[in-house]
Order: sequence, then C-alpha cells, then structure tokens
Amino acid sequence: MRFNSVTPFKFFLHLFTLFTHLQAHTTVNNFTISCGATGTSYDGERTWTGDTGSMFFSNQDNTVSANPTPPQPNSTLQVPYNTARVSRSQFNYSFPVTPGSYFLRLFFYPASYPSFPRTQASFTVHCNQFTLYSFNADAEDSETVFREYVLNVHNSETLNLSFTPSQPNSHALINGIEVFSIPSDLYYRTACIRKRSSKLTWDFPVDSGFYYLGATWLTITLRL
Ligand SMILES: *[C@@H]1O[C@H](CO)[C@@H](O)[C@H](O)[C@H]1NC(C)=O
Ligand SMILES: *[C@@H]1O[C@H](CO)[C@@H](O)[C@H](O)[C@H]1NC(C)=O
Ligand SMILES: *[C@@H]1O[C@H](CO)[C@@H](O)[C@H](O)[C@H]1NC(C)=O
Ligand SMILES: CC(=O)N[C@H]1CO[C@H](CO)[C@@H](O)[C@@H]1O
Repeated sequence: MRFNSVTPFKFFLHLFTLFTHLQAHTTVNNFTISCGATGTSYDGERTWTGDTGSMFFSNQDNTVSANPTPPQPNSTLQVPYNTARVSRSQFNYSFPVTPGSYFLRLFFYPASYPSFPRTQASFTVHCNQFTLYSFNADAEDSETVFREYVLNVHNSETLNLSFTPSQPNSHALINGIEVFSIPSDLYYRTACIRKRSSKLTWDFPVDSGFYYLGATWLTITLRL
C-alpha cells in the first residue's frame, strides 16, 4: 500500500508545483470578458466582466449587446455564451499588457441574434494585424466554439483584437474573451493536422500545463 502511494504522491507534487508555477504567472495581466454583458457574472469557476462601459472596449456606438434568439434554456447556455457583442462594422478590444507570453481564448456562439441572422455571420479576427480566425456561417455549426492561441508579446504594450465583417451585409460577433499571462518557457512539440468541421486546422499536442487551464488544443503561436 505504502509502496504504491509513492507514485501518485510524486505525481500530485508535480501537479502542485506546475499549478503553483502557472498561478504565479497568471495573477498579473489577466482579463475575462463577457461580451455584450453588463457588470460581472460568475460561471461557477471564474468571474466574468461585462464589456459594456469597459475600458478595453472603447468604440461601442456601432455595436449591440445581444442575447441569442430564440432564447436558450439556461442549462445549455452559460456565461459567456449567453450574451454577445455584434456589429456590421469593425470593432476592437484593446488590452494593456507587458511583454511576455499570453494565452488567448475566444468564445463564440454563432447563433442568430435579434436582426442578425446566423447566416450573415462572416468575419475575421485579427490580433495586432495577425489573422487569428476567419468565421463563415456556411462552414460552421451553430454550436458554441472556442479558439485558443498563445501570443508572445515582445514590444507592443497593447493586445489589440479587431473583429471585421467580411462583406457589407455580414456581421461579426464575439461572446467572450479570456487573456492571461503564462510562463514563457512552455514549448510545443510536433504538429499534426486533424480534420475539423470541414476545414483543416493545425492541431498541436499541448504542453501538460495547459490541461489544467482547460485547453485541449492550440491553433497558432504568434510573435507580436
Ligand atoms: C433561467 O434562470 C433564471 C434565473 O436563474 C430563472 O429565473 C429561469 O426560470 C431559468 N429558466 C429556465 C428555462 O430554466
Ligand atoms: C481597429 O483597429 C484597427 C487596427 O489597429 C484600426 O485600423 C481601426 O481603425 C480600429 N477600428 C476602430 C473602429 O477603432
Ligand atoms: C492598439 O490600439 C491602440 C488604440 O487604438 C493604438 O494606440 C495602438 O497603437 C495599437 N497597438 C498596436 C500594436 O497595434
Ligand atoms: C486565470 C487567472 O489567473 N485569473 C486571475 C486574474 O486576476 C484576478 C485578480 O486580479 C485573480 O483573482 C484571478 O485568479
């Protein structure tokens, strides 16, 4: 019995060290934004801050806060998917950061929103001029989607996210944004390609540390 317990103990010690290491790095520069929401909300694990009136989101005039239509049962839609920021013109978020590595998660619920039919959702997300994600309703199911990125910030002092509709009649939407700093020494191994919802996506086996942050795959690593 005692003999057997050594391995699990070491394992947990390792986890604890890793977790502490990550915690130490995640207490600064982190943002958990529920787009289209006002005030704060709690999902059982994290506190989300609404983007309405937020300093990270300045030009709100051409955008709307929206709830999916038809209304979804509570059990199926949780923060941040229950509200969205939607617009037919470009809108930006700007996060003040210091140089280092960041983990970025974008949350989308590409459903219909009042006067924004799902079929007209078509947009591109850029981060400081790099293209992160192109969304096209034809290619995606209307299910909750999240995308994860590791960003290495070198010189810039802001992480600017732009949401740009692809055509004059299309709109961009975003439900949630999570940004937090991570240790810079995490690294990635071989990349493999996996087919994912009719599009090819680069799929990286993630460093074990990421499993504790809930991440299962990463799409891209950028140097800003
Ligand atoms: C959703 O949650 C609200 C508040 O928690 C509650 O009043 C409402 O009855 C719930 N609706 C459904 C469909 O469960
Ligand atoms: C959004 O950011 C881009 C790139 O930094 C900039 O060109 C554009 O003017 C910004 N748009 C708005 C509406 O602020
Ligand atoms: C980010 O946006 C802010 C405000 O629009 C701008 O001042 C800054 O130059 C931008 N930074 C980058 C790296 O694009
Ligand atoms: C993921 C993460 O590190 N979240 C932290 C962000 O910062 C607040 C306070 O500044 C902490 O309470 C969170 O744990």
